[in-house]
Amino acid sequence: MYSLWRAWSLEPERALAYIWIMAKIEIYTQSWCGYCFRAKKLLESKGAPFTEIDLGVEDRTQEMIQRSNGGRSVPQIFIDGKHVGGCDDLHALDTAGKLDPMLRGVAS
Ligand SMILES: N[C@@H](CCC(=O)N[C@@H](CS)C(=O)NCC(=O)O)C(=O)O
Repeated sequence: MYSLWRAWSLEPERALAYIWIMAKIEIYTQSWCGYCFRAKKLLESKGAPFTEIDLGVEDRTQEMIQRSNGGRSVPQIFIDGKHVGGCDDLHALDTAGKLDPMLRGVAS
């Protein structure tokens, strides 16, 4: 429902992506982080909406470390609550053809 509502205000190709992408994506970032920029760019290139937790704005570092089993670098990315890893991991998933099914919420 949220996706449909957001799609209403977007141009057609972005609107389709909002409907197509069902997964909940969360990304912990810092504004100065190049890896975060690259990870967000990949998600944006797919039209994937994500929730960004900017650790410079909200101090949720301990939450991030706990959820990512000790991962302290940014970004830390979660898709449907599953820890994906950082920017390199996200790109590796994409290269392996595994990211799109995850974004559609149909990954096994
Ligand atoms: N391989 C990681 C590298 C991430 C990385 O090095 N991030 C930097 C900021 S751009 C960082 O958090 N450095 C501090 C640390 O490693 O504790 C990825 O692809 O996400």
